Amino acid sequence: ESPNSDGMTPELEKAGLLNKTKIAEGGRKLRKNWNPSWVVLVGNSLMFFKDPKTQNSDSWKPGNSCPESSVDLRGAQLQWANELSSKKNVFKLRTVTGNEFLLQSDTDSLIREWYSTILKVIDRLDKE
Ligand code: I3S
Repeated sequence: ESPNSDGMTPELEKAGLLNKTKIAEGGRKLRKNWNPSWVVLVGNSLMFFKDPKTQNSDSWKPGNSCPESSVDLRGAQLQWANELSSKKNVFKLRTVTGNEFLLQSDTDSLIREWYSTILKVIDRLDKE
């Protein structure tokens, strides 16, 4: 029996390094501040951890530390948003609470995978 087969512990869907900036909080616009972030998609939540390269030890690993922030994907909206940045491969995630994040990677295949994986979770939650 796998540790996740009890139906209580959400499955890890995806994890990886993306560039992130928050651009709105509760509908209020924020100044951009791009930073690398270790992004983990588990169950209905997208969690952001500090870039592992900027800290020592394994403290960034899920389970070993709290995420810097966590996003509930229920009712969230996802869209490509290349017009919102001079960077390529940018999408915007908006939560029901009006928090908005831009996520970006220079690697085309990687950002497309993230986009479709997050969209799949949002669509699944919409149908519940
Ligand atoms: O959309 P903006 O305001 O042109 O975003 C850029 C700025 O946030 C800039 O910082 P300051 O103007 O606060 O120094 C950032 O360094 C840039 O990365 C932002 O633009 P991009 O196009 O990289 O999202």
